[in-house]
Amino acid sequence: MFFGQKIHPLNFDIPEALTLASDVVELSGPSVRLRIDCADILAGCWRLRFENACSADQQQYSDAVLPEWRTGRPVAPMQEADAVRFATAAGRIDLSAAQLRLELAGLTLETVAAGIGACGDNLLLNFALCGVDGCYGFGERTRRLNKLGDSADCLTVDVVAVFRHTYARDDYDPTYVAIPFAILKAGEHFLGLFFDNPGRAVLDAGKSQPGEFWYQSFGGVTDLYALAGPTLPEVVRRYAALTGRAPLPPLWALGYHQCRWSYRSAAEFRHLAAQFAAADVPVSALWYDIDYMDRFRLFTWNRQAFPDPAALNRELQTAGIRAVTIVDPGVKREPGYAVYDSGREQQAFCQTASGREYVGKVWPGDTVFPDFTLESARAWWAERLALFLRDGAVDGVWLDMNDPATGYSRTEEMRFGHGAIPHDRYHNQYAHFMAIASRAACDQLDPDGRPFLLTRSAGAGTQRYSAVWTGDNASNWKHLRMALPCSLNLGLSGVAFNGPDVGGFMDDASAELLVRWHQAGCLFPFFRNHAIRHSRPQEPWQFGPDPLAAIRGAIRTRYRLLPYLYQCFFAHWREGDPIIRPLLYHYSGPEYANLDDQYLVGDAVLVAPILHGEGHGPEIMHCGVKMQERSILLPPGGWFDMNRGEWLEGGRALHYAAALDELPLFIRDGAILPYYAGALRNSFMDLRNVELHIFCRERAARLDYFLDDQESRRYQRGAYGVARMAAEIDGEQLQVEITESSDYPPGTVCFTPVIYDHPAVRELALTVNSRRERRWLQAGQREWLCRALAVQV
Ligand code: MIG
Repeated sequence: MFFGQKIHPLNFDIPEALTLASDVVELSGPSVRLRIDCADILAGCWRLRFENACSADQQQYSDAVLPEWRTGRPVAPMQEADAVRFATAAGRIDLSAAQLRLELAGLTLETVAAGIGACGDNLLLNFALCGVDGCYGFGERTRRLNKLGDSADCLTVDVVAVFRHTYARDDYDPTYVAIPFAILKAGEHFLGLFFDNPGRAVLDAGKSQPGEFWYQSFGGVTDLYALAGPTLPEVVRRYAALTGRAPLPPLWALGYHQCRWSYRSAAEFRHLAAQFAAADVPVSALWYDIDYMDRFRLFTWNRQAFPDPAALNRELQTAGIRAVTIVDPGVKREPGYAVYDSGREQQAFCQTASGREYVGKVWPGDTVFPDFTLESARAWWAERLALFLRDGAVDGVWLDMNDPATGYSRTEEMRFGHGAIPHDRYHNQYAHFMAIASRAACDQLDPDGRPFLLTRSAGAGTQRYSAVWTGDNASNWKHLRMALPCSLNLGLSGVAFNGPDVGGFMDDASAELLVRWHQAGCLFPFFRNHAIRHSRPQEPWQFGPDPLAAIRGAIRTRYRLLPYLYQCFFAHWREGDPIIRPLLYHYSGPEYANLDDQYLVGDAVLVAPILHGEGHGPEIMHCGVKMQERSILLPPGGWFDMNRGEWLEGGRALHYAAALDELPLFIRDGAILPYYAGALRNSFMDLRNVELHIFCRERAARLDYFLDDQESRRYQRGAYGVARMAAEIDGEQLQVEITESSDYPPGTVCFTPVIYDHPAVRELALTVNSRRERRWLQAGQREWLCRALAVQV
C-alpha cells in the first residue's frame, strides 16, 4: 500500500436491487450487501449510516460526534417503486440501487452512475461534482485552500519519519491529522459532508477523475452526515455543533510561546526568561522538549539538569511565564521502572492479537503504548500524569508522537481492547483518546480550571480536548506560505485552536524569514516559535536589533489584541466559528474561492502578510528602505491601514509594499477592537481596563463583548455576561453606547473609547448602562507594531 493510493472505482461491486426491512434499506447484488438507514440529528443535519454486511464487526468506533447526537431521530423510508425517499427535517434523500441523491438547503448532490459500491470491506461513494466550484475543509492538509482537484488520505502519520526525504516539500500527504470532512461550494451555496469512519479513508475531489468526488473507506461503519448551508458559516457551525467546540483556554495560552528541542537545564530556562526581559519581548510560556526527562522515561526529570523543577517553574510563574512539558505516549519497557510496572499490572498497554504487549521503538528504546481506548488505562494515565504535573508545577501538556509513532516497528500489530480490536479502528483516534486521558489529569488537579493541551495528531472531535499544532514544518518560504491554507482549513474542520511552528522547525531560519513568520502568525490562534535540535537558534533576538524590533512589534501586536482574540475564542465556544477565516467565510464572489495568502481574524481584522523574502519576489526601494511587495484583495467597504494610518477604499486589489518591520493589516469600517493598553509583562494582563478601538468611517460599529472571569469554567454554567456596544459618529460627536447584561457583575471592566483618524470628531458621548457622560477628545498616539498611530482618546 502506498499513501494516496485508491481503489479504482471499477473494482467495486455495484448493487442491483433495493429492498426494505422495517426502516433499513438494503442494497444488494451478487457480492455486495449494504444496509443503510437515516436519522435526523440536529437542525440542518441528517445522517445516513452505511453498514457493509460483508464485515463481521458492525460497531461504530468513532468518537467524533458528541454523545448527545449519536442516536438521532430515525427517519422512515417511503418506498416508491424500486427507490426510497427519506424526507428529513432539512431536506430529501432519494436512494435507489443505482443512485443516491441529496437535497439540502438549496443544493442538490447526486452520485454518478455506479456511484455506490462495495469491494469487500470497503465502501465507495462517488458523487458528481456538478456545479461544484470549490471544496474546503479536509482537516490539516498541505497544498492550497481550495481542494477541488486535490485529494486527501485520511490516515494519521508521523510525517517526517515516513517522508524523510520529502520533509521540506509543501505537497506531502497524509498529515498528522485525519478529519474526513468536505465542504462543497456551488456558487453561493455551501454543503458539508462529514464521513464519520475512524479508519483510513480517501477523499478525492476530482483529482483522479475530474468532475467526480470519491469517498472511499477501508472497512467499518461509515456515517455520512450532511450539513446544510446555505452559507459557509452555517456549515461550519453545524459541524462544530455536531463534533464539539473548543472550551475557552486560559488567557496565558493565547500569548507568545517559546519552544526549542531542547532547552536543557534549569540555568538555560532562567537565562531565557532573562533574555526575554532584556529584549523587552513578552512571553507567556517556555516549553520543555524531550531532554528534560531522565533518559526519555515518561514522568521523570533529569535531576542533574533540573534539580528542582517545581521550584524553577514556580519561579518562572512569578514572572508571568508558564511551563509546558512534552509528554509522549511511549513508555520504556523496563521492568523496575515504576510507570512501566504499574501500567503492566493494570493491563494498560496495547497488545498484539495473541495478547503480548505490543512493542515499538522510539526515544526510550523498546516502548509499550497505553491503550487509551480502555477506560481503565485512561484512569491509570490520568493519575500518573496528574502526579507528574503537580509535583513539577507544570502548567500545560504537549502531546507528541501520538500519530502514533512507533519507529521501525509496524503499527498494525498494535491492537486495542486487550488485543481484541484491530489497529485500524483506532489508529486515527489514538491521539484523540490520549487527549481525553490527559485532559482528565488536568481536571483532577483543578476541576474548575482551564487546562491547556497541545497535540500533534488528532481526529474529528479532538478540538473538545486539545489545541493542535501542524507538526514538523521547515524553515523555508514555501512552508510559511503553506501555513495559511493549512491552518485555515483546519479551522473550517472544527479545530479552531491551531497554529504552525513559527520560524519553521527543520533547517535554519534566516532573519527575514523569522520576522515574516512572526508577522504572519502573530494573530493565529496558537502562536509558538519552535525549532529542531542542532538548527540555528531562532529566539526573537538571535538575528540582531532590526529583526528583533520587527519581531517585538509583531508579538506586541498579539498582546495588544489579546482581548480581541479572546472574544474570538468566546464566539467560537458559543457558535463554532473559527478564529482565523478565509475571506470567503464572509465575502462572496469568485475572487475569494482560491484566496489563501491573506486571512481574517474574527470578522474585523484582515491580515495580508509578506510571504516571500528578499530576492524571491517583487520588491521596491522607498526612501532608501527596501520593501517587499504583494497584491492584496480588499473586500468592498472601507479598510483602515494600520501601517499608514489611513482609510483605504476596498472592493479592489492593491499593490502593497511593506518594510521588514511592517505587517499589512487592515481593520474593517464598522469595527470595535478591544485592545489591551496596560503594561506588557509576559502573561500578566489586567483586563479590567480595556480600550475600545473604534473604526468608524461610514458605518456604525458594533461589538458584543463577552465578560467572564477568564480563568475558571463558570462560563460553562452560564456565569458570563455580555456588553453590547454600538458606536456611531454624529457630526462632531462620537456616540458610544455600552449596555451590560446577563450573569456578570456590571462595571467590572472599564472601557475607554479610542477613535482612529476621524478629524471631524471632537467630542465623545459615552453611555454605559444608561449613565451618560460627555468629554472632549484629545489627540494621542498608539503603538501599533513598530510605529505609533495618531488617535483621539
Ligand atoms: O522524533 O520531541 O513534532 O515538535 O520537537 C521527534 C522532539 C519528536 C517531534 C515533534 C517536535 C519535537 C520532537 N518530536
